[in-house]
Amino acid sequence: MKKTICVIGLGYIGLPTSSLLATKGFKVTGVDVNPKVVDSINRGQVHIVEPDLDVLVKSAVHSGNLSASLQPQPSDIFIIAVPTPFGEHKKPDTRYVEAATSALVPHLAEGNLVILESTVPVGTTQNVVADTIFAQRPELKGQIAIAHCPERVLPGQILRELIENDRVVGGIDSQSTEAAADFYLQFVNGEVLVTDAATAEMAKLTENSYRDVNIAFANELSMICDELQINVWELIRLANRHPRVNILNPGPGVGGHCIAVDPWFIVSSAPETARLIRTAREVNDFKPEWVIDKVRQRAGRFKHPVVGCLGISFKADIDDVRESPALEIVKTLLRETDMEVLVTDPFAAPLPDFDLLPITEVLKRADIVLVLVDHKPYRKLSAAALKEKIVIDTRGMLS
Ligand code: SAJ
Repeated sequence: MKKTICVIGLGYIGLPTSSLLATKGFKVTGVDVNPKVVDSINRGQVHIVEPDLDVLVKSAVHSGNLSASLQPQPSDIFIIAVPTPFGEHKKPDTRYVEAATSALVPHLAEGNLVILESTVPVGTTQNVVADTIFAQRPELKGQIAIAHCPERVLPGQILRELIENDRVVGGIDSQSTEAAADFYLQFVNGEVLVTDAATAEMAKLTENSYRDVNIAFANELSMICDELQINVWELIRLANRHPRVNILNPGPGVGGHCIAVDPWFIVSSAPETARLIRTAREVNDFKPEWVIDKVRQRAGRFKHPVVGCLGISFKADIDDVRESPALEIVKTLLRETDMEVLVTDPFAAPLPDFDLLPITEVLKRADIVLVLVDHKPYRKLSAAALKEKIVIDTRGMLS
C-alpha cells in the first residue's frame, strides 16, 4: 500500500516537497490555513514563482497523489513546513510550529513519523513538538518517531536541491533518527547524515549564519573601499585569486526569510556569546541605510532628482520580496526624500505603495540609476542606455 504523508504548510518548502513526494509515489495531503492556496493547488495551479514548480504541481495533482486541504488527516508521516519569523526584539516566534503541531495531534497513531522541517531555535523539536504531542497523547510516548530535518534548498533551485542536497536528520531518540533517515533515503540522492535533534537544529542555523557573516565581511569591505576610493569588485576579484580566500559579493543588504532571520535565533539562545553573529547581522542590516545615504549625496546636485530603481526582490531572478533590502531602500526613498522615485522589476508582483514601470521608461527618465538587484535581463544593459546617468551599482553588476 502507498504510504500516506501529510505536509503542513504549503509555502516555498512545503509545496515543492509535497509535489515531489507525490510524484515519487506517496499519497500526499498538503495542508494550509489559506483557503485560496488550497483551492488553487487543487486546480493544479501554483501561488509562488519557482522554476518548474508549476509543471510538477500540475502533474502531482493530476496523478491523484496530491490534494490540498484545510485540515490534516490521519497519515503515516507528518511533515511540518511552516514559517518561523522573528517577533519583537528579534526573538524567534514559534507560534506557527505550535499551531501545526496541535493541529496534527488528534490524527496521530502508533508507528507514525513526525518531521519538523521548519528552521527553529535549538530545543524546539523536543520542547515544542514532542512536548505538545506527549502532553495531549501520553500513550504515544515511545510509539511514534519525532525528528528534525531542516530544509536547505536555495530559492530558484529548489527542485534540484530537494533531491541532490545532503540532509541532516536528528531525532528526539535513536529510533526517531533512524525512522526519519529511512524516509529521506527514499527520495534524496545526497547523503543522509544522522545526529540528534538539537545538533540538527543548530546545523541549519549555523549554515545560514556562516553565509550572513561572510556577506557582512563583503559588505563591510565595500563601505571601507568607498571611503578609500578603491573599486571593491576589482579588489575582491584579486583577493579571491589567493587559493584560500573566497570573499562573497557585497550588495544592498541581506534579504529573504532565512539568512536575514535565522542568525537571530542563535543570538537569542546565547546573547552574551554570539557577538560576531550579532555584529554581522547589524552590518548587513545597516547596508540599506548606507546606500540611501549614497543616493542622497549624489542627488544633491539636481533640483528635482529622479532616481530609477532597478529591482525590488531580495535577490536576482525571483519574485520574493520578503525582508528585501531593495524594497526597503525604495520605500525609504519614497517616504523620506523629495526625489521622484521610479521603480521597475521584471518578476515582482505589483505592490500597493508604488507602480512598477517598464525598464525603458525608468532608464529614459532617471538622473540616477540605482541597481538594487542583478536580475538577468539587467545584466545585458548597454553602456549607451546608461550614458549621462549617474549609476549607483550596489551589486557590482556593471563592474
Ligand atoms: N547575498 C549577497 N551577497 C552574496 C550572496 C548573497 O548580498 O554573495 C544576499 C542575496 O542578495 C540575498 C541574501 O544574501 O539578499 C540571501 O541570499 P542567498 O542566495 O545567499 O540565500 P537564500 O536566502 O536564498 O537561501 C539560503 C540558503 N542558505 C545558504 O546558502 C547557507 C539556502 O540553502 C537555505 O535553504 C535558505 O537560506 C533557507 O531556507 O534557510
